[in-house]
Amino acid sequence: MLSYSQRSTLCTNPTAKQLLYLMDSKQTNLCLAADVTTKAELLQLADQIGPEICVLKTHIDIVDDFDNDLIIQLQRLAEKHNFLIFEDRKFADIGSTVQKQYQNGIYHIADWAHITNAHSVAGPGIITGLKEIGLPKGRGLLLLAEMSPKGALTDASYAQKTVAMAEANTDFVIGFITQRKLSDNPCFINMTPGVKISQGGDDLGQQYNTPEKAISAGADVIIVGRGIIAASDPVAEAKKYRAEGWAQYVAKLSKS
Ligand code: 5BU
Repeated sequence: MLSYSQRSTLCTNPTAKQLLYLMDSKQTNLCLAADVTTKAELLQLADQIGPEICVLKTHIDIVDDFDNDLIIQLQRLAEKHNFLIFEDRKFADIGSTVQKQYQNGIYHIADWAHITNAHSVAGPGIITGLKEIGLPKGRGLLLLAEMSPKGALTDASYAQKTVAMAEANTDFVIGFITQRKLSDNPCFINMTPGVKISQGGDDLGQQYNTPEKAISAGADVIIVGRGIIAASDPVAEAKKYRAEGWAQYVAKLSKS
C-alpha cells in the first residue's frame, strides 16, 4: 500500500495532489461535515475544528444567513488551518445546467470550493460540463459511487459504471464518495460518509460504520458530521476521530 504522500506524487490533478500531501503532512484523514445552519456556527466550527481536519465539507445552501463574507472568511480559515473546502452539492443534471449551477447563482461554488461532487446517474456529460468550469481553476470532482443510507439504489453495478466514468476523466475526477474501495488507481481518493464511533443510524435511514470499519473497507478520508458536531465537546470529539482515523491508516500501511 502506498502512503498518501506517495500517491500525491503520482496524481496530476492539483487538488488531489494537494489533499494527499496535506493529509500526510498534517497527519489527518478526517473530514468534518459542518452541517449547521448559521454563518456564525459554520465559522466557529471551521476555526475550532480546522486544526484537526484535512477537509471541511459544507452544504452551503442550508446556511440561513449566507453572504459573500462567509466565503471570504471560510477561505481565510482554510488558509490559516490548512484544510480544503468540499461543497457537497451533489450535482445531478445535464452538463449544460450543472455548469451554471457550479459557476453562477448566488453561491459561485467553482470560485471557492476546492472539491465538489456529482451523481453519475446523468451520464458522462455531467463530468464534461463541470470539468470545463472547474479544471481551469484547478478544482477536483468526486463521483457518488455508493451512498450510505438504507435502501440506496447505488448497487455494485452502478458503482462499477461510475468507476469507468471516472477512469475516462482522471484529469478532473479525484475520487469517490463510497463505502468501500472500488479501484486500484492510487489517484482516486475514497471519501466515506456515515461514520460514527458508536455504530447504528438515525431515524431517516442514515447508517453508520466505525472509523475502523470504514478505513478497513477502503476509506482514505472519513466524513463525520453529527458524531462530532452534536457532541457536548465537539473539539475533543474531533481529536478522538482524528486520532482513530490516523491510527487505522498507519496500522493498514504498516501491515502492507
Ligand atoms: P452525519 O451527521 O455524520 O450523518 O453526516 C453525514 C454527512 O455526509 C451529511 O452532510 C450528508 O449530507 C453526507 N452524506 C451522507 O451522509 N451519505 C452519503 O451517501 C453522501 C453524503 Br453522498
